[in-house]
Amino acid sequence: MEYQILDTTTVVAYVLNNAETASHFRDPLSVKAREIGDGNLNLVFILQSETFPQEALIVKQAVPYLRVVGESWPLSRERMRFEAQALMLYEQLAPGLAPKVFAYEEAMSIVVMEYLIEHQVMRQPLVARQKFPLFAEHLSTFLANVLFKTSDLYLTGLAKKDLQSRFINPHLCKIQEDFVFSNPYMESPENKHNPLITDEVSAVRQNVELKLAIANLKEKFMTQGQALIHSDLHTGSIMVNPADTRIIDPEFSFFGPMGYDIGAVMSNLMMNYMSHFAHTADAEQREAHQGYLLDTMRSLWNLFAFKFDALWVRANTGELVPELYWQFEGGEQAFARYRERYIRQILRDTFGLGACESLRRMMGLVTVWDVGSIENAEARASVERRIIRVSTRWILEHESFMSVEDALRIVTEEV
Ligand code: SR1
Ligand code: MG
Repeated sequence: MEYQILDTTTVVAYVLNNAETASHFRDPLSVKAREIGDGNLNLVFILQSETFPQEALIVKQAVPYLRVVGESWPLSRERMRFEAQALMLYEQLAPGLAPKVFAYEEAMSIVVMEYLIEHQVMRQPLVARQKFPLFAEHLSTFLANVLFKTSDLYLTGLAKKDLQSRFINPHLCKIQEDFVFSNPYMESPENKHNPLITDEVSAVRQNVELKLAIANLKEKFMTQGQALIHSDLHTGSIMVNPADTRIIDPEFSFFGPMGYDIGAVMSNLMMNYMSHFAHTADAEQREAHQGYLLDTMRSLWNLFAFKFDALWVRANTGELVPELYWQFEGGEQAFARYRERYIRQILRDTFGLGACESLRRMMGLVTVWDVGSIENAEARASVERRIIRVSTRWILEHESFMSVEDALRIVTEEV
């Protein structure tokens, strides 16, 4: 089918004309569509049967421009291929932790997938102080499996490079290179910030040590093809309920540094933590929620590190350090030391790279709803200043971190 941008009428016809997707609906005439895409890039439709409301699908379509800016900013539609490929791979490597893909059509830049009717995008309920007790368990399983099993620790060099060649995603990488690692820290027309924090923003843009460190982190992001990363794993890319967790929107995925994904989650939880100084006036309620967030960050890291290490011990089948390499007296201990060192570097990357995600949200093109929804500009500024301080310290200090506690302590020191 030749590419055309769908609307709420044509998307229904599209789905019902495809036998694979039409079979989801017992009463095709009752299917109605609504557009719910509030993201920065794509059209997202929910198609739902009015007769049997449990029967529903998501249709996601890439438009040939950056939606948040408009048609003046062209953008390759190839991103939907990366999204479809990544979602299908997730299902193999970490089953049940992403929506199922029912159809993908390259020419139309469309993915049809499972509608998670019982889930919410994580960002909003976190602002409402909801808790998700299984989130760290689920997400650590997802991250450990996807990152380990797409790396040189598990795959042969040939298999890894073959997979990597299917995820050369230059246009969406360029968005992150620009909007996470460069433009927010210099004069750029799309940058926005609260006028009440202009002094802080100027200080960031002139902080030599910070800019040197961000340049190093950008280089890591651009050159370290360590594993298949989601590359936009903020709390708007995670759907949750108390029993289940799903990772959505992997259109930015490519082979990059593992810490970028874990770091995006950590920094978004940190921004949520700080946002409650404005959202939650009652100190007891606020401290309880902030305590929950710190526990979640701690568990996420510790569970990830434990599961990643266990996977590695169980299946050291990759190109990097094969079993035979450790076949000498003391080799077992040397392998343990190597794993410890490798995982510690992921920890450091997590907070260094993650901090660029939170810092850019304070002074770049896009904010996060946790902070942007604080109506009072003074209260918002006070939250933003805290986020800038934590992010700055994570960036300047991450190479000395020995455990997750070093990162969490900075959060509690900068309140
Ligand atoms: C220009 S698009 C802005 C941001 O939206 C996406 O979610 C990515 O985070 C990107 O940086
Ligand atoms: Mg997205």
